Amino acid sequence: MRLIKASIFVSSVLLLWTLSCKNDKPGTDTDTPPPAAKTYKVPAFNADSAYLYVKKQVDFGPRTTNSPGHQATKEWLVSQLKGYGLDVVEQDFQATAYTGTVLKATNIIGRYNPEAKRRIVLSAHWDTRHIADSPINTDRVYEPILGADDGGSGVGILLEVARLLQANPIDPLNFGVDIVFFDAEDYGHSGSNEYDTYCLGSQYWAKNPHTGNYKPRYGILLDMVGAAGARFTKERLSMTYAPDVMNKIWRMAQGMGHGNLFVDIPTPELVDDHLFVNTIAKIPMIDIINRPSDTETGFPAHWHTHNDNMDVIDKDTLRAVGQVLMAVVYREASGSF
Ligand code: AHN
Ligand code: ZN
Repeated sequence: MRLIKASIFVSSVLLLWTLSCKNDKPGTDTDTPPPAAKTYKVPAFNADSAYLYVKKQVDFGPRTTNSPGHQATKEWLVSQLKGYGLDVVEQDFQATAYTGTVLKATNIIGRYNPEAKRRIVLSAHWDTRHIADSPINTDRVYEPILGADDGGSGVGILLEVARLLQANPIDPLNFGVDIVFFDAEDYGHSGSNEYDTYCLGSQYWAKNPHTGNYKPRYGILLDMVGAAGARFTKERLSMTYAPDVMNKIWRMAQGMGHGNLFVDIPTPELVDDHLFVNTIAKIPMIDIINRPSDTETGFPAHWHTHNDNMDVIDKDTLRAVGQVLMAVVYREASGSF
């Protein structure tokens, strides 16, 4: 009798074990142990440092794929990431733009704790638009823009995250982070239905991940995250592919006092790098993107104009977004997110 009871007990424990291990959602890891019981303090994000990283990019001039400013920025980004001790992959690829121009492009990947199985991806595009074709501004349409916000802001925040990861180490077996700077996001054909003319770097990376058997838990894309009075809405594609991630991050941001920026307002789906990461790589990725209520385009007034320069960059916005990312990373490392 005792033996029967014991074997029923053992088999029900085994059954529960099997059930709890069953996790076959695409893009999530299935065999990673929970992180070691270690609690990390969330380091303070330094917005002055992030601001200087945005300014440094803008000082290179427009970073349009194939331009001299693009080449100089690439070398600087690679050396910054290496300087913070990350394992850097330069993923070169060629793609033909809608204009027929062959783009010589590079996705830049910085891996923190590359051996950790449990990881997330943080990304932004590092190239800037080749033209200033906003429908609400006709100033110097055929000149490339500086892209302080559109490109520069997300990269600046992620460089500061990289610096802080080095200064505040996470146990290499506990948790890893991949910082991915996509190229050739903004060389697309506006006013057409050719949406796949945008996001050429993320399309390439989604089809050719920088490492084999790549299964990060989720991803966060930053796009236009540096302007005063930004409004980060619940963009529909993000809510379709990664609703739990988006809801959790928005709730946390609101709890941190950033409910003015992170609002519970749904907005229509956008073609941005996360589309291809979600649909091709099957990694659930959300987009943190500025969607104001008071412009004709649905993007900030400086979007795709020559006003997208350092004047629109606001340290409070950089700090809020950067601090939210720091909280995500260090709470994940603590197993409490
Ligand atoms: C389009 O313009 C089609 N989508 C927005 C993606 C983007 C462009 N983000 C920054 N620049
Ligand atoms: Zn753009």
